[in-house]
Amino acid sequence: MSELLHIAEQFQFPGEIDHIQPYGSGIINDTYVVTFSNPSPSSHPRTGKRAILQRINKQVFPQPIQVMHNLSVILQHVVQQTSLKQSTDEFLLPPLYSTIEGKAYVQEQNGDIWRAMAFIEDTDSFDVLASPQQAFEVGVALGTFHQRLHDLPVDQLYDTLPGFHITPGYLKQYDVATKTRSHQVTGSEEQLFCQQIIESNRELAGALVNANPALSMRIMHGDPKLNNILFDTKTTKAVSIIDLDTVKPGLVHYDIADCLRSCCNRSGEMPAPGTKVEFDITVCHSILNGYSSSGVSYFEARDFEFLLKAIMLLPFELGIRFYTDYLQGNRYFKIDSPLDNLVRAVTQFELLLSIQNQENEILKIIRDMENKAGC
Ligand code: ADP
Ligand code: GN1
Ligand code: MG
Repeated sequence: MSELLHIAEQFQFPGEIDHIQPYGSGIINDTYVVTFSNPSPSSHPRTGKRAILQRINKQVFPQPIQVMHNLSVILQHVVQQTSLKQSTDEFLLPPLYSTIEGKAYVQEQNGDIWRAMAFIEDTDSFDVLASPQQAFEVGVALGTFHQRLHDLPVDQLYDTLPGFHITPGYLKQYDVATKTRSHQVTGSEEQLFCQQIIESNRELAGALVNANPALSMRIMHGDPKLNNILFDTKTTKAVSIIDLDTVKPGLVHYDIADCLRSCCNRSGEMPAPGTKVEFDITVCHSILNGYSSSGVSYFEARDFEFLLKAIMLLPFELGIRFYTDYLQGNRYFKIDSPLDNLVRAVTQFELLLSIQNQENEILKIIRDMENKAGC
């Protein structure tokens, strides 16, 4: 703890540090909450009482300083956009606290990068959707995020995670892992299930990579899963999207589909044994309605064309990533027990099957969205 305190003391906080505790259920960075005693009054009612202190996972993000560059550019742009448009919504991204030396991060001798940002108060985050009503709010939040960033030139951001969401690349890594694996291919029913799903859906891997010339590169969040969206505790409105490390040039399709794979799976990423994993079509409808209602202005007919495949692709991709990590000895995603990544992979593949079973219903929702957009 004294090491943590030493890091935290290097930031300019609006109060004395009272205590520091581990926080949240993210599976990439190390996250702590710093509580202040007697904080000075803040310019925003949601900030200034506590801070989130995070060590960026440098195994995942090889260039953490580029992550911090992107973060500063995005935050500045969104603040400008919000004030220029005199937006009346509550949407905000967590501002960074700078260090006493005026830098955006603290770098340790071993290269670890730490950052501190405002804790967004009076909000909750959820691993599983609490109610179908929340789904509309999720869509509004993602649409607002895209709309606020759509006019930021994509060349202003680094690609902080090369290969991220390039599904054929994950498939290649899986193929390498199965050649060099330490686990038996025929090891368990779950393993066989994963292998069978991967083999029978190989073609799906190219769905968005091959679509690239037809679709415009925009700024994507990269990781808009449910627990990266914060909801007001009282009004239940979505007020913020966090975890901005993966924001980079890409296709918004990845975001929409990733958000759907996370929220429409009402049993969560690690359901209890025996739980039936399903893609909740009502939730899907509400999220897409919320997204459309947020004022997103750039969706064109060809964007809609790729949406169904994207919705299938994201659980497939994440399933491959979890399964490969399991085969490689759990080096990427944090785990509590050795089978966690296998359970997570099975869950994503079951979700994919449920999506494929409801293909026509999902297509109807997309057509409906397209008609409303007047494409
Ligand atoms: P990871 O990349 O490991 O998922 P996140 O940046 O998503 O890390 O943070 C982990 C968790 O910490 C989030 O799911 C959320 O519950 C909480 N959290 C992160 N940033 C904030 C913030 N600014 N305000 C409130 N809670 C936050
Ligand atoms: C990771 O950082 P976190 O926990 O929000 C991962 C996402 C996965 C998600 C699955 C940088 O997200 O791609 O979809 O786990 N983030 C990174 O839970 O790999
Ligand atoms: Mg997160």
